[in-house]
Amino acid sequence: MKIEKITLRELRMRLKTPFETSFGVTQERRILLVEMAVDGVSGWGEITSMESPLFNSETTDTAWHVISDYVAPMLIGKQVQTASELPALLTGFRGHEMAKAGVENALWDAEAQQKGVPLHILLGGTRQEISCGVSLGIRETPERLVSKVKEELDSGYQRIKLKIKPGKDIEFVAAVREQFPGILLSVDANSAYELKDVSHLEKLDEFQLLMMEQPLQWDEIRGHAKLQAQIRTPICLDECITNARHAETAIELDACRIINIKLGRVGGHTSARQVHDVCRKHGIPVWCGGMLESGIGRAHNIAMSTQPGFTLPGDVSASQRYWHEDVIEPEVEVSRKGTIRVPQTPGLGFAVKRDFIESLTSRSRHWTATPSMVNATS
Ligand code: OSB
Ligand code: MG
Repeated sequence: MKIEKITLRELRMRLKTPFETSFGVTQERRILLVEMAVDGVSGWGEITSMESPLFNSETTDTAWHVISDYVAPMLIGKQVQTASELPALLTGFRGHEMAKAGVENALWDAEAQQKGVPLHILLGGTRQEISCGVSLGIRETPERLVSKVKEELDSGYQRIKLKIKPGKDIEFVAAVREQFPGILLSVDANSAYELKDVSHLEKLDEFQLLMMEQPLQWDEIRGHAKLQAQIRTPICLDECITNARHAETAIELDACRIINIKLGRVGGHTSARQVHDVCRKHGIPVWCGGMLESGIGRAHNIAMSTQPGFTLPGDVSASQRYWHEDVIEPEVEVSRKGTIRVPQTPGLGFAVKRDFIESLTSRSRHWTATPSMVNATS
């Protein structure tokens, strides 16, 4: 596969409703899409960084910079056998996993199209259908949260995750659990607590939560091990795990009992598969996390979720929960039993709406292989 052209573009997309987490409120997304032209096919990937460095250290602008000044110039005109070779080519550039993932994943889509197979098959997926949950932002009152939970359960979603932060936690979780005693329920703190809050977090043990996601600092594995030793609720790590070595460390220290895999956070499909394999070896369940993606990122999440270790419902839900109109066709739909049927056509399995993407684009840049590059690599 010869990398003939790379296009990077920024899209402005407005979420239907603002999404509040412990680190802030998001409504206007600035999404970066990567298109890779390879031997006559075009693969697409999404960079899932947030607009500000509040979830991890990356932003839309740092990703734009890293792709523009380092990643694209180094890859243009290169010849590779498979997309899985990309991490080795990019290993000299430290961090910036989300930026690199957008590029690598575009190449995976291109490779799948070229081989004429669905991306999930190329990744080694084994499911025809994936299980879906929803992540609910922080609400004004417990009553409003309870009515939102009811709406999502009525749509069929199999697991409800509540965003929490200090002052918006126990009372909210208690209200939801009281109304819905039997549901799969979890919480996500996005690093809003500290180890000294252990007696407060312990109060959540009485609600039979499936998991408590990333309660402590974004880069703190040892603290989570100390917390896990003192609470019954299984800890799930999100922010802390950016590669398979981190997963090994966290599991060895018993810092978590579950891991959320996000394609961007771990640097793309190759690394995601490695994290998945480490977890599977140790009997740690994984599930697919979300970053308020457009349809392109969502399609990659669906393909990844078909792997056998993804045994818990992910934060992969219907396009229409986020967007008035998505960038792919058909949009992602969720069945009445809370599942997404995995598409069986080559590549991502969804058509990319080029004209619509063009209309949302606020800036773009492209790199084209020159004839001398082609000679140099052939
Ligand atoms: O921590 O899982 C998270 C959204 C933005 C940043 C971080 C997170 C989230 C979500 C939303 O929980 C998941 C989704 O519906 O895409
Ligand atoms: Mg999370």
